[in-house]
Amino acid sequence: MELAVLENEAKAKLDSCHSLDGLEQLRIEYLGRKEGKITHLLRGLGKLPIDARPEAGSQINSLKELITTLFSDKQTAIIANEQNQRLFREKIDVTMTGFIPQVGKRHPITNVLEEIVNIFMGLGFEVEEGPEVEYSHYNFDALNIPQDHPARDMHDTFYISDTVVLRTHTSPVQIRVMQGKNPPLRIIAPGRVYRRDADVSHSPMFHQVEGLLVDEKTTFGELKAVLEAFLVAMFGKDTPVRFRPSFFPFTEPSCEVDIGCVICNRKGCGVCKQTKWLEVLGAGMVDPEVFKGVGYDSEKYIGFAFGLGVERLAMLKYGIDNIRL
Ligand code: 2U9
Repeated sequence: MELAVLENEAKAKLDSCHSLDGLEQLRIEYLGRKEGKITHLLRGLGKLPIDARPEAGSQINSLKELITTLFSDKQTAIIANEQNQRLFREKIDVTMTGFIPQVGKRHPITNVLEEIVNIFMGLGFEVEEGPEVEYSHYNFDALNIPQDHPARDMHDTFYISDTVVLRTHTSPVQIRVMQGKNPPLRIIAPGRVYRRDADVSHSPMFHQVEGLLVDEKTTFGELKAVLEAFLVAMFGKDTPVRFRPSFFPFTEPSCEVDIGCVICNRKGCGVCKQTKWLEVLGAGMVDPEVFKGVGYDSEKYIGFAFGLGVERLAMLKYGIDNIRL
């Protein structure tokens, strides 16, 4: 083959080659040590007449050098091109707005629970905690709720075994504290409690804050003052508060505490069932039977106790009518 034809053919193939793999194939085709077309020409020099060899050899070597240079230039061009394409593909627009990550928020129950705890801590109460899986003795018997008492049914208990339950209120915490400490005592017990109950205002797990004060000359008037101070701090200074007689096995006398309806501002609505009042607390003077059970002298000591449901207060505060929301 004429050298000029070979040169043009190689140039044309190089022009239409755009990958390093393709370039390697072409290199083997022209410069390969075994079958390369130029290598083949150089090998054929021996068959030429002696005096034609120097000229032919020089021409073939020139072509070999030219093609080698063209290959090298092409290789540089392909690498540069691939790098440019990669840089284009991977380019980062640093001026673009980033993704705004969703930031978690504290649960409203956590906020309300903390608010309640802070108010009572301001009134001198200390926080106490206890187990959520509790002996039925602490959950019921020690609170003057014997085995066959109808109040046990009212609590819709989750039983772990005959003697172990998921606590239905945080009252067992106060029993445990009284067993370990003598009066005076001023504690609150916040925490999760469990009852087999579920509708728009009840959930199988909810939160309570209960309080207990025990001293020598405790009065119902002090109970009223503490609860009024709490409700005013929680719902505002003009909140109307009223106390109604009630019954709990662990307090005597007992009462329930209402505030003026915060949903309708005391005009009458579905939430207060047109009564203009909302029940927010239960309370009373600790029944002497409870003191006897923990070994306190029930002639010497007088106590008051109260309890509230955190979800209920949170729903009233945020105007939410379904506990699942
Ligand atoms: C001891 C003695 C007495 C705690 C009390 C209530 C009244 C009460 C309810 C409020 C809403 C439960 O979550 S709720 O359904 N609680 O009405 N709780 S007196 O009395 C105690 C506690 C411990 C040793």
